[in-house]
Amino acid sequence: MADIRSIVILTGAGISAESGIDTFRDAGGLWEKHRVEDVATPEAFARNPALVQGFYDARRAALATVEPNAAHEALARLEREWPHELLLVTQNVDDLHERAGASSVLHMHGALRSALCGACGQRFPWEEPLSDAPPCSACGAPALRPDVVWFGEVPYQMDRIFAALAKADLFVSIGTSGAVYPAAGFVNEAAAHGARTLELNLERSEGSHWFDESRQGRAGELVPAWVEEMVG
Ligand code: BJW
Repeated sequence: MADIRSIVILTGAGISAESGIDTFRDAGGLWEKHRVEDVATPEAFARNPALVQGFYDARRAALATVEPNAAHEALARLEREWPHELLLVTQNVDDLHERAGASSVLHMHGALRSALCGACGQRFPWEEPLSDAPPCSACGAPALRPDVVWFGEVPYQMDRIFAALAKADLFVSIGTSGAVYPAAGFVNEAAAHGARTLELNLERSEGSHWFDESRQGRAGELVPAWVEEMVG
């Protein structure tokens, strides 16, 4: 541990699974109930905004029924106690890292509790449904959409993420299938710059073979144990 200073952590849907939020690609996951092409592309939104708004309105409302779990809490502890640099990047659009006490979370795929104006580009904290097309408070256009990153769109803050990966001593991927780029490529990016790489996931993922070490199990058990190794 003595040689590790800068850590980049990437989380995916698996870290929120034990809180009761569906993952995407597991059996019974979101993509079994909804076709990706119908709800998670700009084309789908242009074709059927009501369907897409309804999908995200329901997921936003469901956030009120879930709580952070031991894995979110352990990462918040690590953020508080790690004496060097740490960047927590999540692909998740839920707010469970923040509610567990993490103070700085980079939401590369956006956030359910945020709206984006398709007319002027302004982003707002947002709690209510968007289905009834409320006006943007900046420009007045009834063009608010979920502030999430769909397929074909560019994830947020990529420059900051790649800069952190380039100087990371340790890259840790938690609860993600490694099926979606650019996040799936972070392990290679970090390794190419000399970082050690660790995966914590329920099962071996599509990218497991890229990691120096892959541990299998529930995030609620693996993550607190790993955090204890780091700061205990
Ligand atoms: C547990 C557990 C427990 C369960 N404990 N673990 C061909 C080749 C390469 C790339 C492309 C290609 N064609 C198109 C592309 C690009 C495309 C892409 O990757 N497509 C793939 C399908 C191939 N990517 C994009 O379009 C992205 N943009 C882009 O590339 O822009 C260009 C650019 C990039 C960089 C710089 C400049 C330009 C955008 C991708 C947007 C993804 N959006 C979504 C929806 C967000 C909103 C929403 O939530 O609805 O993001 S899709 C969905 O997948 C969501 C997730 O964040 C993302 C990843 O899913 P995740 O988190 O990995 O979930 P699962 O379900 O897949 O996995 C869960 C894992 O947890 C499993 O492994 C379980 O085992 C595990 N697990 N319980 C621990 N208790």
